[in-house]
Amino acid sequence: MVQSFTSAAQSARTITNSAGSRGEFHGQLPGKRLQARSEIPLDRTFVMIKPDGVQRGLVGEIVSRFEAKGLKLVAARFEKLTEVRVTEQYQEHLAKPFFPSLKNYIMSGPCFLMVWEGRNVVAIARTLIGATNPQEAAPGTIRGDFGIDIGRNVIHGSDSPQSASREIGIHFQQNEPVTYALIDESIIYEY
Ligand code: IDP
Ligand code: MG
Repeated sequence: MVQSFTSAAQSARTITNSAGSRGEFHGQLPGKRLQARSEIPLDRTFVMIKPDGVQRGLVGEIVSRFEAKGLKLVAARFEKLTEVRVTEQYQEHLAKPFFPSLKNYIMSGPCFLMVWEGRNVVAIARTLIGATNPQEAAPGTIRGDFGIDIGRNVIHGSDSPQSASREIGIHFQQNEPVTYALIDESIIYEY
């Protein structure tokens, strides 16, 4: 059996922000008590900048787009994936003719792995990322703006809440995603 951090799978379920049951911010801002919205139910998704995105210096640009959207980064790691993890990540594609080249591509250099949190974040991340084939991806999306070949499409994002839960469990331990409140959540969300 492929080894994975399956105990973290639950971490992709809807999260209730527990930064403060009284709605207070408990971050590192000495001398200030900032109000933050608690009890906002949020979801999690897995996003990975692939080796071409890393090599082309797009990590900052991509992280900025997710941050600007109002999403919250709760975990990140920079690493070269093992064959075991790549195989588990792309298990639905094992029998596809492109799988060997996909595996070589993902293992060709370091990736930047992230967990992002927000309301309906799985679908939002896929929208920011764009269509699988960068030639068909809309301008303004990450793949539409930065890619050409389907085999070099810069970034991965989970395609459903179930996939998000599974993929977070493959790459992150249960205690790695950090539960905290962004101080602007009460502005980002209407309710
Ligand atoms: P997705 O990344 O948009 O979810 P999937 O169909 O799940 O797209 O494919 C996973 C990854 O496999 C793609 O992002 C791409 O890197 C690669 N891939 C998919 N189809 C092809 C293909 O026809 N040729 C080469 N690589 C492909
Ligand atoms: Mg997919």
